[in-house]
Order: sequence, then structure tokens, then C-alpha cells
Amino acid sequence: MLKKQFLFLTTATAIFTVGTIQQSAQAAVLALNDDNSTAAFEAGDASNPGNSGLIFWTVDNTNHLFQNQYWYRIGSTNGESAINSLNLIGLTQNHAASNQLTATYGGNGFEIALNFKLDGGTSGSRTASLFENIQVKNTGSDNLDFHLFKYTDFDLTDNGGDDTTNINNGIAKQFDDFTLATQVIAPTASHYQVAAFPDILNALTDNLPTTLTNFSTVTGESSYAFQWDFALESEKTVSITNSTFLQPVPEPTMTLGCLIGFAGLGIFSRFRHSHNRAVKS
Ligand SMILES: [Ca+2]
Ligand SMILES: [Ca+2]
Ligand SMILES: [Ca+2]
Repeated sequence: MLKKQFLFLTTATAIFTVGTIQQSAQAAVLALNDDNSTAAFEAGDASNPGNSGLIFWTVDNTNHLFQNQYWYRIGSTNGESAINSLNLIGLTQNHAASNQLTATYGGNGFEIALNFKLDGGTSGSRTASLFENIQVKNTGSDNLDFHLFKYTDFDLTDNGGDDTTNINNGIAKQFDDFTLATQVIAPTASHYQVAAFPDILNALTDNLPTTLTNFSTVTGESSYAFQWDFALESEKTVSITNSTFLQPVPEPTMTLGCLIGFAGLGIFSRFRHSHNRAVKS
């Protein structure tokens, strides 16, 4: 315990410059900033499972994210825990509100290091990217039956009710009329799920072991998750990356959609015309 505290204070004073972290490891919201984009990361605060991890991500002043967080489980008998319920043993950012940060959590026989890098686009472009790397290291002598969950709740263009989400071949796409979010993960997940909100959040916060269902498409208020199951040997590290891109819904897609719509109406009209004639004759 003393060693952990010492490590924490050393990290905080040597690298970190935002004062709040020394007051309480349980309440630390850090900003990430780059060009047209800002995100906020709640590193601690285990009191509200829906309010930890990344808690917003704006692009050109429009927020698209409600939550982006990791849960884990060891073995297959208990429920999952959010990583911010672990001890926060390191929180590093070169300077306040720079575009990168790393949070390190210590558990019983393992450590989790989570690294974010935000890459905003030019002002008005409505594009931005977020790169995440999460490393789970077995620091003990026993092998760990590890289950890691990445949970994402976009509410695109400030409203999740008109969003459609689909996961296909390990790529999650969520869109409304204005914004497209694409998330690419590596390595391939063991399981995934798209569900109406808050089904997945409830599954990750109950007391039962959860295996995601591989359900792939939902329209309306929703969130999604990926699950990696792996055997983590002593002293070994598993690394998982996620790249997420926000962009405007491409205009050509909308135009093509309109053309298909008009063409479809034309065909329907002709069909109905000939059908009516056939019935009448
Ligand atoms: Ca929306
Ligand atoms: Ca569960
Ligand atoms: Ca949502």
C-alpha cells in the first residue's frame, strides 16, 4: 500500500501538472485537446459506472460521445468491474489538455495501462480521430483467465435516438444523418454486441459473468461492446488497439441514396400502373 502510494505520488509530481490529482485519485477529469476536437477522461470515480472513462468527445463544438470505458473479469464466476474501480497508480500527460494521456491501474496480480491519443481535424472539417492502446500485464505468478470489455456509447450529433449501429467483421459503424463514427479494433474480439441502452451497461455492472451475444445491429438509443477472452501468463502483456474516426456522413452516399429512392419510386409506380391495368383488363 505504501509502495503504491509512493509510486503514485512520484508519478504525479514528476510528470503530471494538474493539481487535482494529488487531492484525490478518485476525482480526476482530464481534458484531451487537438485542433477542432476535445475529449474528457474521468480516470477515477467508481461511484457511477455510467460516468467514467471518456465522458465526452466534441468535434467542432458538437458532442458525439456519452461514454467509452473498459470493464474486466478474471475467471468465469463473478461479475465484471470497471477498470476505474482498480487503484489508479499512474496518470501522465505531458501538459494539461495536451492530446495524449496514459492512465495506469493496479489490480491483484495485474496492471492495466490505457493510452489515448486524440487527433483533431482542421476547424470546420467535422473530422477527428482517437487512438487507444490498452495493455494488460500479468505481474503475479499465476496464469489469469482474463476477460476484457471495451464499451462504447456514442450519441452522435448530441442525440443517440436517431443513430443506427452495426458491427461487421470487427468494425463498428454508427451513424445518423450528419455524423459517421467508425471503430476498428485489433486483435479480433472474441465476442461483440450492439444493444438498446442500457442493456450492456446493466450486464457489465450486475454480479454475473457476461458473455456478449454477437448481436450486430440496433437503431435508436444504443451502445456496443467488444469482448476479448485470453489466458494471460505470468509476466506476459496483452496489447489491444482501437482506432475511432468521426466524420460527416459523406455527401455522395446521401445523393446515391436519393437516386436509389427516386429510381425505386419510379419502378414502383410503373409496377403499380401495369398491375392496375392487368387487374382491370
Ligand atoms: Ca444522432
Ligand atoms: Ca455481468
Ligand atoms: Ca448511444
